[in-house]
Order: sequence, then structure tokens, then C-alpha cells
Amino acid sequence: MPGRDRRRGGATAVPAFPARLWRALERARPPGFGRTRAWRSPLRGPWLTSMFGSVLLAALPVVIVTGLVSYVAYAPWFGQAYPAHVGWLRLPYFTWPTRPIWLYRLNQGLHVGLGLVLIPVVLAKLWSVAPRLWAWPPARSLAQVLERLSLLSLVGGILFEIVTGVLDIQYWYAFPFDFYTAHYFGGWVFTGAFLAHVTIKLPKLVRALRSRSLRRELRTSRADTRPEPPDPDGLVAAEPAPATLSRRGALAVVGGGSTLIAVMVAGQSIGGTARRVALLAPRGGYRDTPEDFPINQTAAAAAIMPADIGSGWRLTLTSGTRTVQLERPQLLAMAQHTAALPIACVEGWSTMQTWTGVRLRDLAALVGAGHPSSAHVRSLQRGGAFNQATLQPNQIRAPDALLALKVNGTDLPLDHGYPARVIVPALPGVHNTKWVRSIDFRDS
Ligand SMILES: Nc1nc2c(c(=O)[nH]1)N[C@H]1C(S)=C(S)[C@@H](COP(=O)(O)O)O[C@H]1N2
Ligand SMILES: [Mo]
Repeated sequence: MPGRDRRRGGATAVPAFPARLWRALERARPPGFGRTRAWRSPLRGPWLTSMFGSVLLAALPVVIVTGLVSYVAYAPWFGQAYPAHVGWLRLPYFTWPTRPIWLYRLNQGLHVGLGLVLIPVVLAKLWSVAPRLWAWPPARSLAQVLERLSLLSLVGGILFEIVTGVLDIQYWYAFPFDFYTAHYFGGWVFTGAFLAHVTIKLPKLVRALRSRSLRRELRTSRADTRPEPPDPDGLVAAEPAPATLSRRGALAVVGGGSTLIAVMVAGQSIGGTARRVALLAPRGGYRDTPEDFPINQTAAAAAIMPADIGSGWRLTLTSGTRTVQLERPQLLAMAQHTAALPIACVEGWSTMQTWTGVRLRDLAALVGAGHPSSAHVRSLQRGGAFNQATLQPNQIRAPDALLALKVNGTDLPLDHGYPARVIVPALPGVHNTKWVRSIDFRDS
């Protein structure tokens, strides 16, 4: 068969290793590797691999870009992104806008939601190229050594991102390193390998997609399913078994898996009744009523003491040498503003609520900061990574940027930050500091 000949020809066309090295590799074969005849599914072939590949080609750039955008949204120039120092991987920074208010909500919903939905497609694509991943000897030439190394970053990279990402949103910190740092650098490793892989494989992908008609595949039953013609890469089984599933069946299994995941996570962004079927989302179990919406960290978990938030509580405002202290009734006596704004967590969940409180810019003016260049907000919470945040000028100036005292018409519940919390349009959830103790405005 011409395909078989081409496969052999392909291997010798590049300068190969000396025969001695080859024999040594052959002797060192680990169990399970190099058993080309053991892979017998008649579905494997360039067309099926390219179907999964084209889905990933279209969707993974969205996951990558939203991940990087989220890093910038944290305002890394204030030293409050993770990791804080990224060396020459520094992105072009830009001021994170406050409009549209759903910007961060959309960004994180896409990053986390799409990332989860693509897991079945990634697994299916890995399954479709499995004979290549278990090939032995692992490489026959220097060019193939390089290819194998790039595949290691590609496959290892995406599996690492999936595992760390999923464990993080499930609050299962099973790993001994910082999640954000690992996920950030892992993301770059994967992105580099992804770009190289797409550049090398794109012509093959286009050719393979053209080799069969999707519409015809969707009409082909299991009984009529035949292997693709032998290919130079050896994806097609040398001794294919009879089909136990049609290609349309395989696409349906993968598509069905992705749809199921979509149903089980979309609710954490949409809210309402949909949140109740968001079984994969750790913040799924809320009724989404004015009194019962998602909480990131409870007051008990944050060790907020009743004495700290009683009648002795004061908000301390500073700017330069000026200091103003306000009790809660004094804050309530100031001009109140109401706005419907989302809390959108980096973990993908979000919730829309109606907040009432004092505008941050009014608080700045009170302490003489007419044009603040930043606001440093501190919480009563003593430890933890989320007990302070720095806001950009536009996040102080925005008319809907509030120090909220109420939500949905009643006093803030303790778990949502009583006596006062920050709520700013389009701000990453983590910077909406709860149980606020002080705000320091820097004037420019
Ligand atoms: N002091 C303090 N503020 C905090 C947090 C915290 O743990 N401590 N969590 C932050 C995070 S990560 C999010 S997503 C939001 C969640 O607000 P909620 O618990 O009212 O829903 O609060 C932010 N503010
Ligand atoms: Mo969060």
C-alpha cells in the first residue's frame, strides 16, 4: 500500500540516529510503549483528530487571552497580581475599565466555563493520537527529539492547566505550590507549545478536514464505518478492529460530555434557578434571593470579631497628613447612591445584587483628595491574601463605585462585609474588600 511505504520513507527522510543508538533505545523500551499493533480502533485517523483539533484551535485562544486579561485586570502595577514578578513575561498593561460593568464577569465566565467545557475535547484528541504518544523509539532523529519535547510541553502543559484550574475552583489545594504562579507560568509554557504546534500542523489539519465530508460522516452508521486510509503519521491503525461506534457516535459522546459540563457550570454565572443545577460549581448551592447569594469567605472563616464591628467601629480615611474618622450613622447620613453591580470572582462564579452606600469619590473629597491616583483599602480581617486592595483612579471616580452599607435594601449581612464593603463596577471580585477598616487616598 502506498501509505505504508510513505510512512517508512518519512522516517528515513531526515538524518537518523546511528544504528547503535537505535538498538540501545529498542532494548530500553518501557512496558506499554511501541506496541503499534495494540491500537486498533478503526476511528483513529487524521480526519477525526483534525475535527477535535479544529474545535480546540477555535476555542483555546479565547481561554488563553481571557486568562492573560484577567492577570492585567488585577492591576499588577500595584503589586497585586499573582505572581507579582513575571520578568520578561510582562504583558502590556492597561487601565482596567469600569464599563461595561459585566466585563470581568464575562471574562472569567469564559475563561473558567470554556476551559471546563473543552476538557472532553482535549481528552478525545489525546485519545485519537495515543499511538503516537506511546511510540518507541521516542524519536529517530534530532528533528523528532525537538518535536517530542514540544509535544511534552503541549500535552503536559494543557493537562497541568486543567488539573490546577479544576482543583483551584474546587478549593482543593492538593499541590505544594501557589496556584496562581503555577497556572500563570504553566499557561505560558502551553501557549508557546500551542503556537508552535498550530504553525506546524495547520496545513495537515486543513488537508485532513477536506479529506472527508462531515455531513456524510453524520449520516454513516456504525455498520458502515470504515477506517481512514493509512496515513504517513501512523494515526490509522495498522490492523483495525471492527467498529464498535460510528464517527458520528464518537462526536456525539464528546459533544454530549461538553454540553453536560456546560449545563453544570453555566448556572454559576447566570444565577437564579440555573445556579441550582450548577453541580460542578462550588458556589452553586445558593437560592439567589436578596438574602441568600454566594459568599466567598464567611465572617467566621475570616475571624471577624463581634467587638470589631459593633458600635465602636470607625471608618478611617486618610490622604497625606489628613485623617477623618466616621461612624456608621455618619456614613448613612451622607449622600447615598444605589447601583446594581455584579460580584465576579476569578473562579468563574458571579452574582448581580443591588448595593447602596457612599460614593468612593465623595469619601476622597471628604479627606481632601480631589484627584486621587490610588486608594488603598484595608479590611478588619487580620490575615489572608484578600484583606486589602488598591484601586485605580477610574475605579475611585466611577459614579457607581461605592463603599456599600446596604445590599438589596437592607444592612449588609455580616458574611457580605458588614459594616461596610467596597463594590466597584467591573472590578475583579477579590478587590471588593469586605469588613473595611480604612481607605488611604493618594493624591496626584
Ligand atoms: N476582607 C475580605 N474581603 C474579600 C474577601 C475576603 O476573603 N476577605 N474575598 C474576596 C473575594 S475573592 C470575592 S470573590 C468577594 C466575594 O464577595 P461575597 O463573599 O460578598 O460574595 O469578596 C472579596 N472580598
Ligand atoms: Mo474571588
